[in-house]
Amino acid sequence: MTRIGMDLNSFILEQERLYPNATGSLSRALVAIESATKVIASHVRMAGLADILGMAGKKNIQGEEVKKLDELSNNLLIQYLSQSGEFFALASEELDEPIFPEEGKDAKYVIAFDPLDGSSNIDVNISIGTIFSIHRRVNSDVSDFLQEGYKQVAAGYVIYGSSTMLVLSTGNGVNGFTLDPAVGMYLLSHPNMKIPEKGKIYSINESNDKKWIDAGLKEYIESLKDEGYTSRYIGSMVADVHRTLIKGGIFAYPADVKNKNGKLRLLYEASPMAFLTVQAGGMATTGKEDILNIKPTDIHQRVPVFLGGKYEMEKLKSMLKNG
Ligand code: AHM
Ligand code: MG
Repeated sequence: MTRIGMDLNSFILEQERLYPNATGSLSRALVAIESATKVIASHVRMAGLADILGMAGKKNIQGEEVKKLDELSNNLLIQYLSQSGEFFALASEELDEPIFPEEGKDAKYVIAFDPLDGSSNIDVNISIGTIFSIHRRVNSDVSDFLQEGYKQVAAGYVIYGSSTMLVLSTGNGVNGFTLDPAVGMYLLSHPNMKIPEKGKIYSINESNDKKWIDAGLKEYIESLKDEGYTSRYIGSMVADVHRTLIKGGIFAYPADVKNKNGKLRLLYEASPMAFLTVQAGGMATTGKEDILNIKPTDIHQRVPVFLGGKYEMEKLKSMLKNG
């Protein structure tokens, strides 16, 4: 029986028992993610001490500067996920092209991840996170990453915040586990997470409002303010979405004249977060279509993101003009 305080490994095994035909492959895949993120968490905790802050002097495919902790996290995930033998292919925000690990020749899954999202916040000691999205291997090539978000087998994130938390869905609701640093285990702290139907917070980079493309968006935000909503924006998607899942409201990164398709990446940012939001009873859209229904065309493609509780999302849909 699922109970507060149970550790993530026991939880994963318990979930596996619900599926009589399960081979344990997904369980082992999740355990590999769990292990990698524990090691990342320990490095994040040491960030200021271990002198690993600062630029590595490289740019990734998005043209952004890669910081050392991003590289380290990326390498750790590649190592743990490859060695698990449970992944046929790995795609990362930090890799131009996917990797097909030798150990995963017979594996059933592919995984896309953002090893350390919100990394511009590392230097100022603000929460950052790892995001991941797992799909079934179907064609045994790159096109396995180009499946719709609703086909995700599992999605989740780890937030390296005041505490480290892993939030996970395998399509059966959303559960949150807090890392107990004393014993090095993720313990169930937030069972069956549900996003409130109506919240009090909107989360958007409002400094871009003059550049927003949809003419209805500014009006929408103004009307939330009239309703008494307050604003919270960390600039770290994992932290902003985590708060939205727990406290409700809306998180958005819309299209603007500079970022015509928004800023966030579909495969390893928008889609897994949309999956979790929908599993928690909320909604997620680009403003034009449900994020989970998009058939990706490119591993690194961007999409506008709006996700949140029912009230805020229904209101948004009625006010956007898609201009
Ligand atoms: P990153 O993947 O380079 O860290 O960028 C993604 C981050 C998200 O975590 C966050 O939601 C967004 O960028 C913030 O962007 P902005 O600073 O334009 O508001
Ligand atoms: Mg990112």
